[in-house]
Amino acid sequence: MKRALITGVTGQDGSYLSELLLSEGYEVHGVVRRSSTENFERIADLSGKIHLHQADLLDQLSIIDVIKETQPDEVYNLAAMSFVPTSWKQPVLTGEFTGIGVTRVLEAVKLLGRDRIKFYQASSSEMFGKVLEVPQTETTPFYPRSPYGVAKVYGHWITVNYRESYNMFCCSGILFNHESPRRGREFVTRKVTDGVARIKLGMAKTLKLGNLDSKRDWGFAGDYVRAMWLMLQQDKPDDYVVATGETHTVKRLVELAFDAVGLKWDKYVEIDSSLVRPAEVDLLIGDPTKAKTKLGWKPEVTFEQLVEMMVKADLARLQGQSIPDFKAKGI
Ligand code: NAP
Ligand code: G4F
Repeated sequence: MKRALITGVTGQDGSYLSELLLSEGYEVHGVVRRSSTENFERIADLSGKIHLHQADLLDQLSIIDVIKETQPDEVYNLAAMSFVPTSWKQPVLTGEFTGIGVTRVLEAVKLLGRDRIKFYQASSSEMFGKVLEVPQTETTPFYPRSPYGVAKVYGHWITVNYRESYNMFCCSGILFNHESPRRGREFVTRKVTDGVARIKLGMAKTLKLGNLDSKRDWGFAGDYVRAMWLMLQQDKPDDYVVATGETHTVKRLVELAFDAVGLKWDKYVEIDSSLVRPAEVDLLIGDPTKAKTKLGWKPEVTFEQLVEMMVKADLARLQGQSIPDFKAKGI
């Protein structure tokens, strides 16, 4: 039985990846950080099926200890401060966690199993930022536009560097935006589908958004974790772009979500200038040819299906319940 260790197991991708690895017969271990209340909602169904360990990417010894204890064959480093606007408010923490944190995991892998443990790094299309090529491929130069993007560029190159310096099996997946009903409510897709469901159910009157013109290549998270796993099943480590190859504006997302409940978006959406970013990534569209040809990967869920799935899930979740709509400033 193969053993996998996932950092960021409580996140959107961590939950889907855990399910996939269990279905492939793995023993799954996850890293959780200490908090005053448990934050295991996304992995609640996996209770008793996966093993959780306390560690923190800010603490080198805790990472070494968890790898020593679990002796994994594969390590998936998914933990990060992943919300782009927060990275302007907490740039130092973002650098420590999303950037240097990668080195801490790589150092622990090098120390305890450099010839044996396969490593996956969650790189991001946000690294392409002010894009220098359309569509973006594995060879497109990076031009990050946020402290988050800058930290991810560091995480990406340190992963490549450990592969080249120490001959370690390190892969970096350059994943474009991927969403699901488990997406955090601060990200635009989920903010929109949750907002639309609240308006439909009479729980809200408006939806405040920032830039409606930016374009993203949005896919389904359940499809994307399969690509992560496939990367570690190859004979040689490499880097891959994972994307749908389609791009849509935020406005199109909004239209589709309101259409799904039979409402006209322009009656409800308000532009809030505080949600516009200091520097924007205007256009992302990936070319997943390498992942398709070498990994045999392709996305199964279309953008339209994804939006409909998320609106339906939010309607079902909110119906008959009154879940408060808490939001911190700027979200
Ligand atoms: P997510 O839902 O935000 O989950 C992030 C995970 O990291 C959570 O388990 C969280 O733990 C942990 N974490 C976040 N901030 C932390 C901090 N400051 N200190 C310690 N732990 C922290 O992210 P995701 O969407 O699953 O994404 C997984 C990874 O892929 C991330 O590295 C993200 O940057 C990257 N990525 C995501 C996308 C995408 O579109 N989803 C695209 C490209 C790359 P808690 O539960 O304790 O907060
Ligand atoms: O959903 P978003 O916050 O995602 P963003 O910034 O593209 O980052 C996500 O994808 C990256 C991959 O490219 C990941 F690495 C990262 O961890 C994260 O998962 O924003 C998408 C777009 C932006 O252009 C933003 O300006 O939507 C625009 N937007 C417009 N109004 C909004 C809003 N975004 C948010 N979050 N909230 C708004 O009200």
